[in-house]
Amino acid sequence: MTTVDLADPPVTNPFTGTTGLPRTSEGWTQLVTPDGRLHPEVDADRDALGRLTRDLYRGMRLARRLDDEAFALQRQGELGLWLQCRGQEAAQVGSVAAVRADDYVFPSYREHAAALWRGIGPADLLRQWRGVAHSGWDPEPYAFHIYTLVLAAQLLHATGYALGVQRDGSDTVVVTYFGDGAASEGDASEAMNIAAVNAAPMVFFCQNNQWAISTPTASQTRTPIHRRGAGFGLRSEWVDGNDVLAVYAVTSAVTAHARSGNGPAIVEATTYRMGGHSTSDDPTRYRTDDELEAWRARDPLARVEALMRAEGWSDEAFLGEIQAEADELADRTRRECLALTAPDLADAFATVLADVPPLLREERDAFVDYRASFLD
Ligand SMILES: Cc1ncc(C[n+]2csc(CCOP(=O)(O)OP(=O)(O)O)c2C)c(N)n1
Repeated sequence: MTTVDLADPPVTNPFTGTTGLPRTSEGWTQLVTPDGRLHPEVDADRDALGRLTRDLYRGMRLARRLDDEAFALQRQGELGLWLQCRGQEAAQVGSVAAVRADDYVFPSYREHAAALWRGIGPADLLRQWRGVAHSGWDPEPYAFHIYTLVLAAQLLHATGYALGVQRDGSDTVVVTYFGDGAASEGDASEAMNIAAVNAAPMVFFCQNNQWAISTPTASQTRTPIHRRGAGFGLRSEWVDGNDVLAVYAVTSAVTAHARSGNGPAIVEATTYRMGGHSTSDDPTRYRTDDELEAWRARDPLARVEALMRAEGWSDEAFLGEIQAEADELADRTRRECLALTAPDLADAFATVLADVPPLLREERDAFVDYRASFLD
């Protein structure tokens, strides 16, 4: 039986090398204010921090462009459905950039910015939503599992994977993304409990984007989601999810903590879903313009732009390069989407079993003949 020492060793702040992460009076970690000012405790090498900030900004900007293009493609009838990640780019890019490329990610269904950062391209991201495949990509080369639409199921998949990694003696950490709504699923509690009991090398990363379709977080839980960590025995962190540097710092710290055998962590990143739940949703039915405006003022990209301006980390040339790259990505997204065609239905017979048995072959031939009997 494994026993777990619940006395939390302190985490190390990657920007200062000191233990502990700065907390604001609200109790969360925020390193950059919404108007772009850096926390005085961040005394990292400014050049290195500037380079990191530019990289993270590029990841967020590209993700937003892909997201916008996919939204337009859905409105033009080229995708059946799309779930926008607009507003959540800092939570996703800050966290995925903070872990190693071989740390295994189990996403939900809205993690386009994290997926793009890992190198998953537009065709793979869109094929499922165009309705031409059940899922998008081969997880192995990206260490990034396919999207999971059954809420919170990926927390169990991730926990199982992490227990396997632990038994292999590997130092991989497993990160799983989920929403505030998914946090209410029994699967989420079961996963956190079994992960904590076994000191699984994991980070449970909750993007609390304030809404689960039309259900606000306040109707979902009486206590903040990160506080549940204490009940399960997880390292718990609360971060401003629209502050990419804070998300990066917190995720780096808890990942190092988990990698060193100290057990799993939960991070609650407070953010906002700027779009509808999906392209089938009309959010004006349940939320106010004032709320939207308040969050627009906390836009994660605008915050980094203000920071880079204030610190002298960006100039017209840099912003122009990113704009050109984003436009190219949008063109590629459109091109690759339009080129995605439905598979031949007869392929269903070819891709289930390695050796097609006689009965199945007969059924396939009958299906092909039946289909050929139609004029068109
Ligand atoms: C087990 C299960 N129950 C219900 C649903 C229907 N459903 C899809 S998304 C969603 C809301 C999820 O909200 P949240 O977890 O906060 O994530 P978000 O969509 O806001 O990113 C619901 C209820 C589902 N997909 N799976």
